[in-house]
Amino acid sequence: MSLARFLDVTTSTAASAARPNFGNVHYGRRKVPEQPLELYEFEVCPYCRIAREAMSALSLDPIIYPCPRGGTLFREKVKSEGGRYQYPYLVDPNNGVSMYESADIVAYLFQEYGHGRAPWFLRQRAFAVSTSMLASGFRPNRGRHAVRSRQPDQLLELYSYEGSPFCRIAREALCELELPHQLRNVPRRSPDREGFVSISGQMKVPYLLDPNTGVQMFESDDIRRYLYRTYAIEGAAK
Ligand SMILES: N[C@@H](CCC(=O)N[C@@H](CS)C(=O)NCC(=O)O)C(=O)O
Repeated sequence: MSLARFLDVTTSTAASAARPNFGNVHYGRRKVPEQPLELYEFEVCPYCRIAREAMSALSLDPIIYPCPRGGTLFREKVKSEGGRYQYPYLVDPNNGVSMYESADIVAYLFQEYGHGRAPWFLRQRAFAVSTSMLASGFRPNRGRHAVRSRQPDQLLELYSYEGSPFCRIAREALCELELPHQLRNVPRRSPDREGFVSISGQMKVPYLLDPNTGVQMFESDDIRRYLYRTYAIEGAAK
């Protein structure tokens, strides 16, 4: 294992430990949105993590529009639709609803798609924000800044769940490259795991599908290298 990989895995594992198991276990979903939810966010933002944890716990599959700092593709849409640059920003086309504020997003998702009340680790605001900030602190520069990229014609798909340190590494690359993707959340006990295994052959995440190239792959480091090789305009694979 290279030193870079060792540091990636240890810091990403430390980040996961700051929010142990939160969003890793399915928490009960009442219904599946007919049209996918849309989440504008960036990986290192602690408030965005809280919104993603809620999606993960509910096994919801939002389309993620990455909005890293310096990004030119989706940040502007949030400003023009919502009035300000602030992330996370949720759009639910099923109900014509859009909103800022991670606490409001969590409450809305559990009300609309769960069984009403969000779990304590998302409801206790001071705890959620401080531990999510701690998690971000372990990888302060990943999933934060945009890298110029070529945009794919079709949405990529990433099978993931929030607290996996390996999934984080794959999500950071998607974020930095501003690659919109459908995030398919398959936490433990998710009713969607069986369908996932029938596609991938084994229960292991992250798993990337790129319909633009036909690539399907496991392994966070390979995924990150693939994404940079295929879509980055400047710089070598990070
Ligand atoms: N109270 C908000 C705070 C959100 C927030 O401060 N987001 C920061 C990123 S962590 C932001 O959007 N900053 C503006 C920017 O990145 O341009 C929430 O919980 O959603």
